[in-house]
Amino acid sequence: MTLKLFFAGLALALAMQVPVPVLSQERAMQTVDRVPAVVVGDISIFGPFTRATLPNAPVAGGFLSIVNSGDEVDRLVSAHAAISGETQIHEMAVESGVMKMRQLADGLEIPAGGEVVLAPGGYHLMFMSLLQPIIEGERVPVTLVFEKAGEIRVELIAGGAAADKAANQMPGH
Ligand SMILES: [Cu+2]
Repeated sequence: MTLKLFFAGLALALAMQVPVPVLSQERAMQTVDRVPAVVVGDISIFGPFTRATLPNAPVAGGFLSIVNSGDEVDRLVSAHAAISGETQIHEMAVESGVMKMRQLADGLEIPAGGEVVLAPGGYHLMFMSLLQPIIEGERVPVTLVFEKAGEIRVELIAGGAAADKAANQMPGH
């Protein structure tokens, strides 16, 4: 489908009040938590969080949303954190009908004017060989390394073991 047709279809769907599940989800993400945690140059980081782990958990995930307000594509090339011997950038992908995660060795492209969401079930940071457990409520410093924006330090807020968003986005907090 061409972009033009897509937008024509979207306009029609909106005019007819037809639900557009994928787009409505994207729109929801763009209206929630629009106060960035960190802004460096054209890159803004929204809603950084992680999940509490059990005492001997080997790994943990890191989640956040990256907005590139610039005219040029950027790339999240790597990340590092003191809590982890190695921090990788992962994606979830279906292989032979099974959902698996795998490392993105080339990192993650952040399109010009675009947003890339790292969230449970999708792209995520992966703290391999955790050096200490993550405790709910603490802040976990992480350095993100971008091709153009350079290093961006961000603190992930540790939610509960099943948190699916940053605690400061939750009602009542
Ligand atoms: Cu992973």
